[in-house]
Amino acid sequence: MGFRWYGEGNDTVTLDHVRQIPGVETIVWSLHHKQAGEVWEQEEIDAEVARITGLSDEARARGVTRTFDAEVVESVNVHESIKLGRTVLGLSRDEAIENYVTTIRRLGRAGVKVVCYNFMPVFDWLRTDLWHPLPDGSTALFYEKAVVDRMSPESLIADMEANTHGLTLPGWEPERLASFRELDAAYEGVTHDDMYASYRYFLDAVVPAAEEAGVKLAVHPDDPPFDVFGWPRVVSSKEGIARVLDLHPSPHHGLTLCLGSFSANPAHDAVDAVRTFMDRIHFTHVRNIKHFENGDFTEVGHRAQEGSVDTTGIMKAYAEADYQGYVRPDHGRHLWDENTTNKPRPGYGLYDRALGVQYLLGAWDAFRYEK
Ligand code: DNO
Repeated sequence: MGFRWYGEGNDTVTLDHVRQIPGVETIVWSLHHKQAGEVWEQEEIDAEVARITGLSDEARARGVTRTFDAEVVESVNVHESIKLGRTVLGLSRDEAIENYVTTIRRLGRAGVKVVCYNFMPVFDWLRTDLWHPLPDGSTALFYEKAVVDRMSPESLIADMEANTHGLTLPGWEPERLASFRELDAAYEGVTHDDMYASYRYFLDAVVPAAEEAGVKLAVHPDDPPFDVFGWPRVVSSKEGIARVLDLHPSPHHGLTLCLGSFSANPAHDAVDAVRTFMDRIHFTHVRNIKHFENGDFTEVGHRAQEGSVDTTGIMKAYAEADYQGYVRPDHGRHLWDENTTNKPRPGYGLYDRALGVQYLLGAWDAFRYEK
């Protein structure tokens, strides 16, 4: 069981908080100040791993002994030149790939086992309201279809920036978005087939290094799982995922099966996806969303009955297959006034994710016990 943490001074949640959530063993981390395309330095990697796996003197003095492993990184972002298959934003695809390989090797040296990434053009995940009120008085991330249909990407970016409590959202870094116009133009005419071809080129170069380094690459499905603003997304459906996996047969090329993202298309069957791709799932995000008839969806608590995603069925499928990979809860609601007191990152407060861990582990333990 993992828990995503954004690093010292970059997260309202501390490692000491996470330490008190029963069952969490892995901290899911990244060097969030690194831009896509940049090399990660070994010293920086090692320092972060040491922070996660160690204990402060102060904690030791209080008798704390519980520590974490740092085996999962989310994410090492893929530079746009790699997805486009040509030089963009001043970096060639081969340079970007070389830097990616160097980073993967260094992470392997530091004991990292899984690296999550995505292959979405320009944007990472997309919502229209980061603090949408729910009937229970909490707030959660919300996707309003009509807003995306009529809004320009620029105004969406401005909206996101204004509403994040001043914390940068991964995938929405200001530096990346400053280059928005160049990227938007570069994607003009790029097809889904072009994206698959660039993806294959990337895998052919990176997977052998990942194998040597003992690192499993794990692509995250598109969120939401359909094209937005006319840019081609290729990890959006069961067929798309199968096609991506077929691009390289190595077990070091697999999935971060994010079932909230995948289920944002109401036609998708999350439990079926778990069973279908089980052998290639290295890391999974389990969360719940609730669909509305008009195409909107809201995020809700992790329990299956709260929304449209069969989170219990998902855990049952994992338990039955004796899944050995990593899992984490995902976006939570913002609870108990935390969005006015702690001001967490949208979706990454402490409480609802801690509840999510307990729900997922409860299901897991029950199904395993039954076996
Ligand atoms: C959102 C996350 C994504 C995810 C990336 C993986 O909360 O699920 O930002 O980390 O798409 O590269």
